[in-house]
Parts: sequence; structure tokens; C-alpha cells
Amino acid sequence: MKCRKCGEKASIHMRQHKLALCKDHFLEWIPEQTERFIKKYRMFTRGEKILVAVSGGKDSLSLWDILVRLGYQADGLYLGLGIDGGIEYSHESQRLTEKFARENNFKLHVVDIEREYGHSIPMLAEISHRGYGKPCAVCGLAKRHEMNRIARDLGYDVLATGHNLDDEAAVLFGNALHWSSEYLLRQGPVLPESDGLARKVKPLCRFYEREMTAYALARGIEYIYDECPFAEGSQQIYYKEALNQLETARPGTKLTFYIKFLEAKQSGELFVEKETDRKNLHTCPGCGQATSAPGLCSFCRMLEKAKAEAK
Ligand code: Q46
Ligand code: ZN
Ligand code: ZN
Repeated sequence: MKCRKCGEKASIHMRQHKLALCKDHFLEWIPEQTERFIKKYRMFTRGEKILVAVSGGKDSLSLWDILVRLGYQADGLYLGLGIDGGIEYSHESQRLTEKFARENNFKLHVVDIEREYGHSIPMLAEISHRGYGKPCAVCGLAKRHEMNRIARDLGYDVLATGHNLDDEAAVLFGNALHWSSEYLLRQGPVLPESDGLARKVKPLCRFYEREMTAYALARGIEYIYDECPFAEGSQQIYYKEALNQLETARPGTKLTFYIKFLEAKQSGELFVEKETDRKNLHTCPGCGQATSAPGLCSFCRMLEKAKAEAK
């Protein structure tokens, strides 16, 4: 197989795009495509300040690398969750993130949940009894809350995450299986800012996971291979496996599934937002973020509970 651009030996063959490229041209192709998606979905401009949520994994570190290469003002945010799981997951992911930032001279903000609130994510999960033994519900809540808070406090215009096509297709698959219209309405490459919450974007949402792994390796980015130990056995992984089977039989299935969904949504044919969905939001008296919960938002309520238990 030869590179389509230069005729040298190809190092990656992307059957779904009917495209083979050598290493150098692949390293050019990924940022070019990212730029195309940023423009197509109107994610942000070069005048805006971007905060990239980095976890030490291949997707978020590659995203940060690509945005800076493309000339965007992108700084990183690492959230210390305090997850050990026998592999010192948080410790190792932080070490690799800090190393990456240092070597590239990128600006990184590190926020440690335990230092900030007195409890790590697994501790908060235990106190609040959410999530049936898994801290993921608490973790998701805390991550969303902290990312919004820090973006607002430090004056960033937009929050970027490294979700790839495999992630997005798996979420879409789950939402479609349950016909969760509320989630389907909110899913997409851009979630506009609203009521004090930052705009959220996913510039890698059209790249296959395999392409992002290849990018990180070709670029020589050192990242954490292990997933968070709590990800094991999750629905998300199960959906990913199901989609991988479909993809093997019909290359391009995942991409078509996701893109056709975005097109249907944009055309307004499939989903209509109900007026009532937005009206019920108010400002949380604890933290100032928009919430639909009565009184304090779910995050502040969880902290209150933790404080009460600690007494
Ligand atoms: S939610 Fe759950 Fe993830 Fe948090 S505890 Fe780990 S697996 S990191 S995306
Ligand atoms: Zn080439
Ligand atoms: Zn709050």
C-alpha cells in the first residue's frame, strides 16, 4: 500500500476513508482535518482562549498538541481525581500530563479535587452513596462542575475535550437504544454556552480511536495506556465492542452513524427542543452555576452532605 500523497510506503491505511498515508503525511492530515471540523462546526476562533481538559490519555494530549500546532491559544486543565485502583492511575496520568506540558512549554492548570474540597472522588462517592459502588456518577458530576468553574474563573471562552468518534458513537448508540431525547438533543460537536456555563467542543469527534492512537504514537507523545480502573465493565465499553463488530463487517459504519445523526439533527427533522427544557434553570446559590435542581445544584448538595458526614 502506498501513500496517496507522495507514493512512499504507507504506514496507515484507513479503510473507512479509502485512504492510505505515510507517517509524515498522516501527521499533516490529522491537524488539517481537525481545522476543517473546527470551522465546519464553528467551534472557536484564533481570538478565543481555549481550555483543554487533559487526562494524560492519547486523545486529550494529542488534541492539545494539534490545537497549539494550528496556532490556537490552548492551555491545559488537569483534574486530580484521587483514583488509585492498584495502578496509581491518577498519579501516573498527572505525571505524564505534567511532563508533556513541561517538554512542550505549554501552560497547564492542575486542580486537585481532594485539596480543593477535602475528599477525593472515590471518597465523595462513598459518602454520597451515589452510583452503586462505582464513583463514575460523582466523578462525572465533579468534572463537569470543576471544568465550568475553572473556565469561568480563569476567563476561558471555551472548553475542549478529547472525545473521539468511538466515544461519541458509543454514547449515541446508548442514547438511541433508550431514545433519551434530552441527551440526544444535547449531543454534538458543540454545546453552546448558556447561563454561565462554558461552551463545550469536541474537535476530535470525527476521528476513529485507532487514528488517534496512531497520531499519538507517530508524534511520539507519551501517554497513559491504562484506562481508569472504574471504566472496566461499563456500558460504554460494551457499546464500543458492539459497534466495532459492525465496523469490521462494514468499514465506515461508525462514522456514518454519527454523521447522519448530526445531519438529521441539524435539519430539524428528528428532534425538537421543548421550551420547558430551558426555562427551569436557575443559578445555584452555592457556586453560581446554572442548575435545574431546586435550591443548591447537585454538586453543592453533594459537598454539603460530605461536610455534614465529616462532623
Ligand atoms: S467517570 Fe468513572 Fe471515568 Fe471517573 S471514575 Fe474513572 S471511569 S474517570 S471517564
Ligand atoms: Zn506520504
Ligand atoms: Zn452549586
